[in-house]
Amino acid sequence: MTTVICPYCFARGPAHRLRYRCLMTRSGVRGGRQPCSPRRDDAWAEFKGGTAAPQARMRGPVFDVRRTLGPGGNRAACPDCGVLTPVRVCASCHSDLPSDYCDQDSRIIALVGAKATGKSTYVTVLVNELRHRVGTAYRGALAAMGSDTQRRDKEMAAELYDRLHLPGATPPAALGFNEPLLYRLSLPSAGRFGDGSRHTALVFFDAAGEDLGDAAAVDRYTDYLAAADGIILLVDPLQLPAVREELPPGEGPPLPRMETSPQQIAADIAGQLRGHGRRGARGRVSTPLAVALTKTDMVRPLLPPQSPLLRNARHDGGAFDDVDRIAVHEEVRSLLEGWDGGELHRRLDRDFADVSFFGLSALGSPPPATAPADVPKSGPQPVRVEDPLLWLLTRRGLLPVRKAKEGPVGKAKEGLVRKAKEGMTRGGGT
Ligand SMILES: Nc1nc2c(ncn2[C@@H]2O[C@H](COP(=O)(O)OP(=O)(O)OP(=O)(O)O)[C@@H](O)[C@H]2O)c(=O)[nH]1
Ligand SMILES: [Mg+2]
Ligand SMILES: [Zn+2]
Ligand SMILES: [Zn+2]
Repeated sequence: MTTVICPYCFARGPAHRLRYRCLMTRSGVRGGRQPCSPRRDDAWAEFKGGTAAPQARMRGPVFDVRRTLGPGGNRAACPDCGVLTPVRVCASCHSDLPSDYCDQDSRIIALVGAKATGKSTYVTVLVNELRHRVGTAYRGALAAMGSDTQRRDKEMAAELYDRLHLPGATPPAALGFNEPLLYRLSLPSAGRFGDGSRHTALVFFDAAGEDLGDAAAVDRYTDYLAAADGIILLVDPLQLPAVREELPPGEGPPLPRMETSPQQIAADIAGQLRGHGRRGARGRVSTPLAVALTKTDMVRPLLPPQSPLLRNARHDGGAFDDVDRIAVHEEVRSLLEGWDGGELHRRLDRDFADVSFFGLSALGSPPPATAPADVPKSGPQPVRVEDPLLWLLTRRGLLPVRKAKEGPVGKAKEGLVRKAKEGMTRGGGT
């Protein structure tokens, strides 16, 4: 059974419970019947904010069906006019869903981080890497779903890769700009008899950093976090006081302002998720949390020459290398230890049952000091942007994982692996 999560209101349910919207076309109307005309759609208008004028509430009629017709079995005949429609809507908020969104399970990946940590840049570069380098390594494919995502996806890529402009600050959700980005990720199916593809709908939400402090936007944000299969928390090292002091002075673009601390954001997320029943053993939140340092290009002078943060993971044989992941985790943990005395790590350890640290650079080098709103001339040369997402996919069994070779560690569950590695010295991972 396919479970679909509405990317707008996050209601969850079986695909066959979705409803349909009549397109009100004249052609194809069954003999003797009239074409449909718009009707008040209060469920949709309320969800959109409830302030819509009466005419703006008028939309194609929504109906339920017992069985579907047409190629692929995903169209249904309107009970009034008889015309087939492919448009499915969420049973709860009546938002229209792209027709290909409903054919596979949805996975929601929440992307959070304080203002200017690099979320918008990251999502654009991540999508591009999944399409090309990483997609090739895993024999996978990524496709934007629905006209909204397709349009934004093109715009985002053109800005960053063709015009070499960095994204502007994302406006807060209250302005209604932050629609979800919907992608279909296709991977070779992992099953024993699998020679086909397994599809997953990935939902990214590029939130505005300032929404994390804004009580009015928090409600919608909470539903989003509660629905998430995994959370990526981006941490900007340039917003950590110790890093600002350690960096060689004078070079590079101006440092960003210091916004909400990652400890604060992590604590808030944990609080919200506990309230939504995502509480696991010892009161810790069960949703996997990938905590990623961004802009690692800027902290290169502070890294040892053999640091795993300086190069991409290899993805040999289309498997996620967990030994490499642990080496990165240890490296970042030890860096943070030096920067904040381990405060963030302790906070996360108290609040989350399943955490891993990552370090990435979307651009690969700092924006030019003379043009801080631009991508470096060479274009983005990302390092390790894919790791957090791939790890989260492995947590849902969507990617094969290569663990340490022999011994109890190789056979052990994740917790044991982590415990064993916590005793290891830094840099001993690979
Ligand atoms: N050095 C370096 N700087 C980066 C990188 N990615 C983003 N930045 C810088 O961080 C700034 C903010 O990036 P955004 O992607 O807009 O950050 P955001 O988290 O979406 O910000 P809000 O939408 O305001 O919350 C950019 O303008 C760049 O100056 C990176 O990989 N390396
Ligand atoms: Mg943004
Ligand atoms: Zn909905
Ligand atoms: Zn109709």
